[in-house]
Amino acid sequence: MASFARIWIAAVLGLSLLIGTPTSLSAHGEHNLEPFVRMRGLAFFNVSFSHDRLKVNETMTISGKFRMMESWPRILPEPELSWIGVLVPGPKLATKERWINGRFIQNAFHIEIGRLYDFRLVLQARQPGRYHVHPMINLAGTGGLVGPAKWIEVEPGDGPPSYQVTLSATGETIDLEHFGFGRIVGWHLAFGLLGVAWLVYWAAKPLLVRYMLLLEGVDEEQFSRRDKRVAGVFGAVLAAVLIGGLWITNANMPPTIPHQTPREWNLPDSQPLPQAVRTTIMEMRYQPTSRALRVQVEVTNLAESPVLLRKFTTSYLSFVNRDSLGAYPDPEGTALLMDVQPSGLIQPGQTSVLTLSMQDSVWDRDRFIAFDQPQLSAAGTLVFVEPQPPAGQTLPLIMHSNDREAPGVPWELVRSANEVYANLQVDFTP
Ligand SMILES: [Cu+2]
Repeated sequence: MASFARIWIAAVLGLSLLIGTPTSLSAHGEHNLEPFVRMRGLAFFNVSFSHDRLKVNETMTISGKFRMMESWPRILPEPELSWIGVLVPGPKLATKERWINGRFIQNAFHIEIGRLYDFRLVLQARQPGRYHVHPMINLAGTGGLVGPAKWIEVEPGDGPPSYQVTLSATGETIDLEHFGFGRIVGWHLAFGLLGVAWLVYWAAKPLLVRYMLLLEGVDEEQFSRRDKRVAGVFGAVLAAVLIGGLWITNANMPPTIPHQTPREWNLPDSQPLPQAVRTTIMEMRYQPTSRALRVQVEVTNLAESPVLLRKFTTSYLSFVNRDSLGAYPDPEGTALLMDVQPSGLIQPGQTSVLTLSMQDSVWDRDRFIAFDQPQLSAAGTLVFVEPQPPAGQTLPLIMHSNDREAPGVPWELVRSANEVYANLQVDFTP
């Protein structure tokens, strides 16, 4: 027994030592889903942020597009319902509005493979701090898939956080930040006290003796008439509190309705995905030593004008074609870059085989390509754009882009978005 206790104490101490060595973590759940789900799930386009700095109680907007990819892994249930929100550590921002394809939504919406969705979120800052904010689509049965993020700095405002709404039934204005707070505390206290009193009443009796008696078969006889009376009183008090509470609340409140749970099944269509280019994937190859992903794809321009490959995008990640920086520059120099061979435009009617080279530790660091998986695959979307923005057109401001991308090419200038997906070839020897 003594040696067992020693082993137990050693194990607990060892565990607590392990837990007690903190390492700094910057991630906050972006890569908790399996790599193949993140790469083959949703493609995000033109995610932009209205602010990168705002005060408490000020609002900001995140907008963009996402598409449920055809390469969705069929071993997973096909998502039907989804919900849009933001990924941020804790309730630092309050979501005031959600829009999908131009419709204001409050609850879950129907999502279909292959469709493109426009989204817009209006958020109100609540707590000062610096947060990495991602749009996030939760797919029923799978989990949350996150889009590109931006660091947002929330500064103290002129007052405490406040979220005012007017009740249509009475015209009264309430503040959701602390509406009903006193009542919540009161109810917790009331039930907590009742619970503690019940525990104290029984714990005050010799528990061990009663347990031993129970083992000996002395069961019902252990309850005295007093015990039964006390239990009856507790039951009566509980019923009175519940029924009385309901009655008082109903009498003092304006007409109430239950929480509404309608789902959006018939969203209006957004514009279709532009498809001026036809692509056929030939090979995807990864080299773990150099952390380089090489994509070989046959590309045919079906349009009447030349197109330029702008980027390869997957999950919250984008690799921008180095050759496109002349037409669409990246003044902040934050974008991940890829080399494309042969370089240049793809002329109308032309078919060529492009080789995209994307070398960065992010593949490994953010678990996009992980070798503990039974299926090694990669997927993404190629975005082809107009070779030049129209003369005189100014590109969106830098602060409107996300952290992973140069200023997004405006959607009107996107000519084609093509999904590419393949099982991964791996070169373990350099
Ligand atoms: Cu993040």
